[in-house]
Amino acid sequence: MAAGKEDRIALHRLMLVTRELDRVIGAADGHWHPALGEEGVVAGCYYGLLEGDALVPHYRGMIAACYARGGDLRRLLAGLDGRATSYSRGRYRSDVCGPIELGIIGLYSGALGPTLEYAAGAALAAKLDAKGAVAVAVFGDGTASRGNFHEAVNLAAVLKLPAVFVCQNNQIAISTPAQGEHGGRIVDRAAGFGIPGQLVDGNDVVAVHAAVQGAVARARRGEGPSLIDALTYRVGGHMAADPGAYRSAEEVEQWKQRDPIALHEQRLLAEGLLDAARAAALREAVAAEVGAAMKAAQSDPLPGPDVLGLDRVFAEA
Ligand SMILES: Cc1ncc(C[n+]2csc(CCOP(=O)(O)OP(=O)(O)O)c2C)c(N)n1
Repeated sequence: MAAGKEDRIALHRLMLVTRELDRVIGAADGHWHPALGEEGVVAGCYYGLLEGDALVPHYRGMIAACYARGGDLRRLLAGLDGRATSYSRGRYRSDVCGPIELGIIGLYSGALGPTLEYAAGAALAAKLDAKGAVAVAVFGDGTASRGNFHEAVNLAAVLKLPAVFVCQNNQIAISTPAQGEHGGRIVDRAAGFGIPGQLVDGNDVVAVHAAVQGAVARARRGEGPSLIDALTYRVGGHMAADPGAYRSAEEVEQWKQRDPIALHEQRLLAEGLLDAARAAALREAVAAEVGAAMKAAQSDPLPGPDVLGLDRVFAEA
């Protein structure tokens, strides 16, 4: 499913927002997990889902996922340090849990893996509702080595659930490289479940978007789940404060040459969808939007005793 002109600009913008969030949040918090170099997967997966779809994002890229679902950036950023204005009124961390009212299912336990099963559950609910909604789950390559992956994908395959499983395959889990995590390729596992598997260049945002939307359309038609292996690379550290000394500078440099934002921008310029002035203006507008939201969020109040009540566990109704 080819992305139209407006979609291609919107994909670019979402990648810019993702990178700017990493820059701004990473500067404020060394524990932030940046998606530097992985923006093609983040934007390609999260752009273009419909209201009613369930999105189960990877934690790396969570705030961009919530933003893509229409989340208010100030409120999302206020959730980083538990401010009263955040969606959860300070009850959960917005960098790992998105607001359920945006159709986001988060990492409630902090354990990687169970979100895949939440996605299978959301897909079962969507199938029973029969309104054409889907569940999209995004997870890391390390997470794909957990038993949860196998149970969730198998259940979705057996019950022909409207689910799309996307591996944001940055080829590393903290400091363990892909060859230490899993034998064989993640995409090849699809055959074992009897579902389609697609390997996609994760640094090509248009290719990721097309693959995800193709699998989403298939799921909406009632043809069951798919597995997409979006191959990319984590250019930054595991956390903002991690210098990533366990990898060679040459390897990182090679991947920087395939920067998803630069690649897409070059394509937009070559196709005449952007010119240099508009490209610069877009970057400036994104930086201003993220900067203003962060500044506002950081001056928002911390929660008072009112949020300690047991009236609601999560967000306001
Ligand atoms: C069940 C579980 N084991 C270990 C951790 C600690 N942990 C946090 S991030 C991470 C790396 C996960 O790697 P991957 O799934 O490839 O995602 P990436 O960080 O590369 O985006 C680990 C092991 C966890 N949160 N949950």
